[in-house]
Amino acid sequence: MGSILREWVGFQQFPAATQSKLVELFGKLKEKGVSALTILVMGKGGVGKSSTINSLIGERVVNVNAFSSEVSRPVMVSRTRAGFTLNIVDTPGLVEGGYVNYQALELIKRFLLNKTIDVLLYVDRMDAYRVDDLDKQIISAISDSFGKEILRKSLLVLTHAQLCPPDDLSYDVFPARRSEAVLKTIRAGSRMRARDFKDSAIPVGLVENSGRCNKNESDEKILPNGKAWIPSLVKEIIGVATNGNKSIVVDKKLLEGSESNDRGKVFIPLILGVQWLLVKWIQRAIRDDIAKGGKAF
Ligand SMILES: Nc1nc2c(ncn2[C@@H]2O[C@H](COP(=O)(O)OP(=O)(O)OP(=O)(O)O)[C@@H](O)[C@H]2O)c(=O)[nH]1
Ligand SMILES: *[C@@H]1O[C@H](CO)[C@@H](O)[C@H](O)[C@H]1NC(C)=O
Ligand SMILES: *[C@@H]1O[C@H](CO)[C@@H](O)[C@H](O)[C@H]1NC(C)=O
Ligand SMILES: *[C@@H]1O[C@H](CO)[C@@H](O)[C@H](O)[C@H]1NC(C)=O
Ligand SMILES: [Mg+2]
Repeated sequence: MGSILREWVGFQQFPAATQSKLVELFGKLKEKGVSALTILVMGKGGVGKSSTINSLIGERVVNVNAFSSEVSRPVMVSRTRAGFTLNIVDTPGLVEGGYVNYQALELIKRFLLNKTIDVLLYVDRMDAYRVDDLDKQIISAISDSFGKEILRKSLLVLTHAQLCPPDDLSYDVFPARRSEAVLKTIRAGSRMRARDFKDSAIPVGLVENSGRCNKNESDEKILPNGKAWIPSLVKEIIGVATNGNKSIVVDKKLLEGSESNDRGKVFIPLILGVQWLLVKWIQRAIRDDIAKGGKAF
């Protein structure tokens, strides 16, 4: 279903230094008996989800568009190299006309039926200076849809990381401040209790997808702090995949009983009951009215 299993050709496009780091990282995973990873990529529209996937695979596997949304349904891209398989699921943006697109979330969940999510990449832009209630609502929706445990399998990815920070902040502190703000929103939006959250730090990966990303002498794409971001991101992804928390299995049960639905269902008899009482009350009022009216005339 929308999945194409192929030899990972793009791997050879990476500079030698990146390749050797990735070989080492995947080698360690295989030693742990992990021969496949499934990564789900979600976030608002236009934040760079598809671009990040293309950067990670080293091929143009999904469409990217600057001015309109390209992906209207989830797509899974699979690449195999030396017995290791990487599955990445690209998804449409989770915000539509200023609201959380719950329908898109349902579509994503249905697409993932019988699959296991090892890592969620929650993508946002680094070069945005504000977070708002909508960001919080997106996290709540994800949390309700896949279960709050998905936050223990999440990595926050900030794109456009090769930015010029505002005048009063240096590059050393800007990413930290921006991450802190987004993480705070994630914490607020998650259905986790504060205590649960304390011992679960969501790691952050910085990304620069632009073709104009700076490179060092080894030809590796680097951020303004001199770090090669592709191997760093893969390392973070593997860290989350092997952090000891369970991967998210999308089975029929998860599909049918999202937490929000269950919570809603509890109130249905109550709402029906209140409606019934209201109708009775109005009927009685009308009867009384007619009776009184009759007397008046
Ligand atoms: N400079 C810069 N541009 C980026 C980066 N990531 C993405 N872009 C640009 O931002 C635009 C949107 O990127 P996409 O990858 O299509 O974003 P998306 O999240 O997949 O968008 P939807 O699929 O519509 O939700 C494109 O013009 C990309 O080239 C980045 O890290 N740096
Ligand atoms: C998912 O798995 C269940 C149980 O193993 C099976 O009955 C069902 O057909 C599967 N659905 C899809 C879409 O693969
Ligand atoms: C579960 O994941 C969190 C990150 O959200 C991590 O801090 C924690 O150590 C993990 N738990 C276990 C038991 O490894
Ligand atoms: C390029 O950057 C990476 C990551 O920081 C580093 O490991 C590598 O040695 C650098 N290469 C050169 C030639 O500076
Ligand atoms: Mg996209």
